[in-house]
Amino acid sequence: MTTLDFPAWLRIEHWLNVLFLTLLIRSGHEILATHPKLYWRDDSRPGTEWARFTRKTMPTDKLYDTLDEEESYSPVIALPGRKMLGMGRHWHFISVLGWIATGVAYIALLFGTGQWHRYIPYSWEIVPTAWNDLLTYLSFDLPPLLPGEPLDGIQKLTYAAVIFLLAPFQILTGAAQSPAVEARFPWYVRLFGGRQAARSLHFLGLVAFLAFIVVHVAMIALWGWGELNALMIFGEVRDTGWANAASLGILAAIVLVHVAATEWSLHHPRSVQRVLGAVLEKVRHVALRPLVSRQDYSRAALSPEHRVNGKPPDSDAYKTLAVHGFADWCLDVGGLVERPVRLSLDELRGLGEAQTQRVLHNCVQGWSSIGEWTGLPLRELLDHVRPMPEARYLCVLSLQDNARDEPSADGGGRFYEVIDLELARQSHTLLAYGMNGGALPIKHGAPLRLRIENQVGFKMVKWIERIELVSSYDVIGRGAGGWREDNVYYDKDVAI
Ligand SMILES: Nc1nc2c(c(=O)[nH]1)N[C@H]1C(S)=C(S)[C@@H](COP(=O)(O)O)O[C@H]1N2
Ligand SMILES: [Mo]
Repeated sequence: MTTLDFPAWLRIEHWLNVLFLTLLIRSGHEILATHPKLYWRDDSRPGTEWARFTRKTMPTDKLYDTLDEEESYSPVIALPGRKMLGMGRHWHFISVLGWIATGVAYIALLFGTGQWHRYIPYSWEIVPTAWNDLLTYLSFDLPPLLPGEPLDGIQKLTYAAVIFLLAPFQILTGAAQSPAVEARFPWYVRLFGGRQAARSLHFLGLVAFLAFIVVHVAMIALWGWGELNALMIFGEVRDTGWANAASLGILAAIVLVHVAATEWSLHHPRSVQRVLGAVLEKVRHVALRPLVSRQDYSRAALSPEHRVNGKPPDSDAYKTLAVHGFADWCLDVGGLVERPVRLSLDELRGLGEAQTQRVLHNCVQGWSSIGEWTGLPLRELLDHVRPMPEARYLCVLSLQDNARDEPSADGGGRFYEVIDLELARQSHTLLAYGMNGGALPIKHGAPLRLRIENQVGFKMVKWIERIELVSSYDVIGRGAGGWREDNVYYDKDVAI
């Protein structure tokens, strides 16, 4: 029988886990701050949240959008804090990679070395033992350890639950929030009761982790800090003074990583976006790009009120277009195409048969709604204008000037987003002119907006004016691939 001791790999894994879990918790708070409300139902209807972490109230007499609901959390609890969702997402996803790698190595080593018995019971006897242990704790006493093992019964079961249930649960509920996963496997999201239920459960998983951490630290204090800490440093009970110094040193290093990540993000977000983004982009491309939307929600599932992000253009030019029912609006398609065109709304409609899709919309902020969109598949427009061989991306430009709408961001200018041709040609990539059976409402992007059903919402430009085919996007805006990428440092190619 393997002795259940504290081999070096187990000790290293333990401290790596502390690093990644704390990074996940802080960056998770940043993501929560951007829409600090939790729902069970996928329409995220205002007022139906079961929990809220904001005191803000929204106006009832004028249009507000979900950007108005965003909170600014302190860097003490959020990474990096101060309304930097783009940075929070980068840190969350990079920590996910680190944490999963740590977890996979841990489980492989547990089973490879026979150490798995520290968590997997030898017999059902563990159940009454754990129950007795619990009663012992409740009477303010310490239960006996299992013979020859480092844990008592209830501890053994708790660790097993955290490692084999809670950790995978967080990974699975996290994946259920990826628009690409939801678009390709709608049944998977239903397993959790929907997109918002998955988000709420992911949050409850966080609460469970926090409770575990508090009890874990309390238990160490109760059972004898010095000895247990020495086991986690040297693998045996010796030099408790040195062990304490070493664990303090490790904790200080972890705090330093947090401080450095926070400072780097708050002061050099472009560099964080580039460095972490380079890694994340590759992983996303391999893991999520193949997931093409196959959604087909029922009419009954449509949200009574689809939420809104972004405020309609307030220029006189736009208002004049709107007053005349967009009769004078036209779409310019140019750049690297063999046949540049200028199309009225009617001409655009005439290019191909209307396609209708009922789909789940995922905002990067975390809310969702289900809508029905009608329009022209973008690939039909592409077939019409015939991209030149050197064309690789589409730049979709909006009529909206964001200097007014997102003054907290670094720059103004027109809203635009860049997508690549592969995404543009997918079956659910649509230039929508209709919604829920009627004309596209102004707040949702009239007269024309983009729908890309396996990406996060900010890619879906509303109030479109122009589409340009380009070979690269470095010279557009600040070169990051879109207005949000340029100005609030979001990741591009947002399949999660
Ligand atoms: N022009 C423009 N398009 C935009 C936005 C914006 O602010 N301006 N917001 C984006 C974001 S973040 C989301 S979630 C969706 C929201 O679409 P909806 O308002 O129709 O729900 O629009 C996207 N398109
Ligand atoms: Mo969004």
